[in-house]
Amino acid sequence: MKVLLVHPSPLMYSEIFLRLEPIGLERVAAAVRAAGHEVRLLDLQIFGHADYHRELADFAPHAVGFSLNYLANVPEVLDLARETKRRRPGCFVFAGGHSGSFIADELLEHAAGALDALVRGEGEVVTPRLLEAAGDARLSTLPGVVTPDGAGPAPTMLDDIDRFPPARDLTRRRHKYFIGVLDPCASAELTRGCPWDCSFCSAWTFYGRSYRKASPEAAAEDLARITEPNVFIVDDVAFIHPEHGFAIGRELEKRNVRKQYYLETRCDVLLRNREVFEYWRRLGLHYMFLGLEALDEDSLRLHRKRITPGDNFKALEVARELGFTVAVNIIADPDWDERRFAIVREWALTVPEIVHLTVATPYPGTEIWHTESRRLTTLDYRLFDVQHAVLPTRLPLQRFYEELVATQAVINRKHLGLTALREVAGLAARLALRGQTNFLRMLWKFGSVYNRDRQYSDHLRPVTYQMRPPAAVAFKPRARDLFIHQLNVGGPEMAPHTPQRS
Ligand code: B12
Ligand code: SF4
Repeated sequence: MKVLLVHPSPLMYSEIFLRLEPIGLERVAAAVRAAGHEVRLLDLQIFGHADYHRELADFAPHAVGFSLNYLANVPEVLDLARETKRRRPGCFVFAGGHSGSFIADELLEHAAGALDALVRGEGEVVTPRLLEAAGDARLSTLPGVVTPDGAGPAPTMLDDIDRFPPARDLTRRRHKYFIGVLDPCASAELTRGCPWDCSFCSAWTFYGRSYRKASPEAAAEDLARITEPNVFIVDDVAFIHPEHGFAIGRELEKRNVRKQYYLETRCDVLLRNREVFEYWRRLGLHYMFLGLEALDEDSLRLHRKRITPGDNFKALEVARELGFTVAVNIIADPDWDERRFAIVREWALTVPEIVHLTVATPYPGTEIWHTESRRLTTLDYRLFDVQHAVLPTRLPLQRFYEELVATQAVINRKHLGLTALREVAGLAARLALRGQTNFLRMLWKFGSVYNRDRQYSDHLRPVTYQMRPPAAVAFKPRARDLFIHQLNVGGPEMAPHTPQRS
């Protein structure tokens, strides 16, 4: 079968700071190819819809699969699925991915026949089986598969994440992938899942709070195969188990792999496992993202971060001592007034870290989707990108965006203002000479992307597909009821450093 796998367009955030390869889709592609199919991959973060239609005509795929990791991409994927059926009525059209897994029924309803199936959970095991069963009655009996005729049992977890290393050879124009100064940049996955259970996050509910590790050899082999000089590690929380990080590092040293790395981790993991981060600093780790989320104790408790502000700040000190460039995230609540924004602005200007602001957003699959008692002010999927307010704002909406953008701009000037630019000018010039202009372009784009009027007017667009809202009465679900994968519910043997579960 000829199979085309498609990643949708970038969201706001990715328009400036980064554009990264669709590693989940590359893994699904590897599994589908291993089953004997001819596979192509098209990334609409880089290519346009006209390129997609050209690919449909030239490649003439028998099946098209869309990646739906992000809720905000739902309308785009639904429209593309409809257009695909119009142009190639016999084509088998399906979708899968993180967000798609939590709202499979709803998507099939919107698609009204344009999607033949939705895949819930990990795609590697089931997608080859799905393609084999395309068009026959077995389809709706497969694990994780939902069709207009019914749904199969819970999805099957990949037994070993060493299997199906990403098919990076299928992504085209790879020089377009970058994150900040790491330009160009590839991605890699060393572990999968997260054993914590923050109330605003669906990373843990997707994987049933499990946590799996690649073998150090396979992880190092995969990193060694990467031709780019820079690597973004996609793990939710890097180096939860320090011995795993050390073992991968030793394998990299054996193979003489030298790259620059960017990873994301938790403050308490950095505090507890300082040595492994120090070791990776020597291997080329320069940049890290720490999910701080809040500056005060009450908000941290509300997010169930299971950490104190004191430990968060200690972790920042450790990161500074070790010489990392750190980006942190703070969640802005729609209820914030001018004073709360001012506190964050002041704090952000006193610390050397890059501070990002995201807007508190209940997503299907998170606990707050069920417990949030405030009613959603919009059911437009496109606004669920943590850059828009989807809950009532205390300030008038335009004022809220004014404060949000002003805060982001102040922070941004700190890093992309004239003084900062002078420091990176040499680097930008060297990259430009090598034809890598992603970083350079990013420096000029901020004003056009983060813009009060643009963000406000996004709320005024006509809505074709309305999201199914949560139940009118807020309730706290059992963790298990949120899980996509029902196996491997974590446990002390899988995550020895995990705090007690609630
Ligand atoms: C890496 C990552 C990113 C990368 C994305 C790289 C890329 N191009 O895809 C970057 C840093 C750019 C990013 C940005 C954002 N992210 Co992000 N990201 C992640 C993260 C940590 C891991 C994703 C990953 O690569 N996993 C590893 C691969 C192997 O898994 P996977 O992609 O899920 O793919 C598997 C399955 O989903 C499935 N699958 C995937 N695609 C398909 C397609 C088909 C056809 C099938 C059958 C199966 C299938 O099979 C794959 C293999 O098992 C997840 C959290 C998580 N653990 O999932 C958050 C997550 C997906 N991100 C999230 C968010 C909110 C964002 C931002 C909006 C944040 C922001 N500050 O603005 C932006 C938007 C980016 C955009 N689309 O433009 C949310 C999603 C919320 C939602 N429900 O929409 C998540 C869940 C994090 C969270 N805490 O809640 N992100
Ligand atoms: S630690 Fe990070 S990935 Fe894990 S549940 Fe919390 S926010 Fe999500």
